[in-house]
Amino acid sequence: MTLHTIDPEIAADLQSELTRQREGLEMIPSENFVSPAVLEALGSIGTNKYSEGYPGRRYYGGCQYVDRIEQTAIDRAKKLFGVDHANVQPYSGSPANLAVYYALLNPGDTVMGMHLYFGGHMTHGLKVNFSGTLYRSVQYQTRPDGYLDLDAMDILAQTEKPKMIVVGATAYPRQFDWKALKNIADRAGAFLLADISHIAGLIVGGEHPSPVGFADVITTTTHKTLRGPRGAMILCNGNPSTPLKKVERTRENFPTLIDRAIIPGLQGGPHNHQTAAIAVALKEAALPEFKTYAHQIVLNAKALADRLLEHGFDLVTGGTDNHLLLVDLRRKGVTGTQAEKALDASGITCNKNTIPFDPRQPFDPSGIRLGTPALTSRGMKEEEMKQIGDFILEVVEHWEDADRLVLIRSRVKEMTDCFPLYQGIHYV
Ligand code: DSN
Repeated sequence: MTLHTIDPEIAADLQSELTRQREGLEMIPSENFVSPAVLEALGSIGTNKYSEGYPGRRYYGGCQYVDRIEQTAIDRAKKLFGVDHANVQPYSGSPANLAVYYALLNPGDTVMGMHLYFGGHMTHGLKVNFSGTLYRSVQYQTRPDGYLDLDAMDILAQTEKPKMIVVGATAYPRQFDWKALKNIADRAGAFLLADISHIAGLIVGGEHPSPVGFADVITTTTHKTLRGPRGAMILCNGNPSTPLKKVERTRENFPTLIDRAIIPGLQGGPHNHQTAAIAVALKEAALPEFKTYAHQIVLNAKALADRLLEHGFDLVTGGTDNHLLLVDLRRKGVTGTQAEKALDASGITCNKNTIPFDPRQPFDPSGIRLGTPALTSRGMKEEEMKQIGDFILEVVEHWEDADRLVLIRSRVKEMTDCFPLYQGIHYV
């Protein structure tokens, strides 16, 4: 019995989504296309098994094979990132960050993170998120030019004395100076949490400096530049043994504290199909060709940035060093929402985004965020980026002309047809 026989409604929707992915230009910087091997592991019978606990220490029988799968994922993560300890069970990025807060802090402790509207993340202390309600959150911003303001961060840290500083971003087009950030944390007596969700693939590919050796704890999703399934990992150094006694909140005990925060602290059974797929993605990320891939992501982002600058677009920080661009649309006379909708109608998927000190509201901000990881996974290079920069200009200049957008969409399809996606997969 196949999906389309049992549930033609869902099969048809999946087929439509597959067509959308094939025929469009996927430019949301946090999205990617997993390999067929990752997809196969994710859709596997691993989903059937309960296995609360960790390899060799489970609350259920029959875990001998999922133990092997999880241990392989752990070993690969440790080797790839060069850390003592990896927890591969967080269901996704927000639960991973929640687990770190739970492990390292008490409710009411002060946490310092980058404001969402300046490129941070909800879990970095946004007032309506757990991180801004259960904890006393103080937020830092970028400078008006979009770069992190290390001096202001240092002053804020000295004034507020946070127990943890969170560094990481969803809309920051430049590299992080982990050494300088560690100095700021040390001077304040704070733990440093690096959330590398967006840039994990660039780090293992050698395109972005690693926070290992600087950050006390590192969280990352596995489905962005790392090109794995939806999921997350928590990485740290310290003593990975897990004594049964109560442990103090010292760096040496971070592995134990984090494992305990995940289970029994916050989660139940790990998603073994997800863990298997993470293991596969980590194997792929360790291959030499992944370095080529990561390098091409950055080359593509720079090529797109150059083309957009030639076309008179303003880019926050003036360009990019990583996989994404933050476009300030104010001089082009469209809002982020208008641009997102017009680009969508043209087969180009991106998301509206605030820019630093945005004069508009977050639900209709002044910018859009564009990324190259998914396009690079399809094999696109600088030439295509130039063409896409031309498409974006045309869309933004004719955003109210529905017929023009349909024409652009057909040209987008001509381009994507040259970069086949998931050949052989179909749901109807
Ligand atoms: N939703 C992710 C992103 O788009 O960056 C962050 O969690």
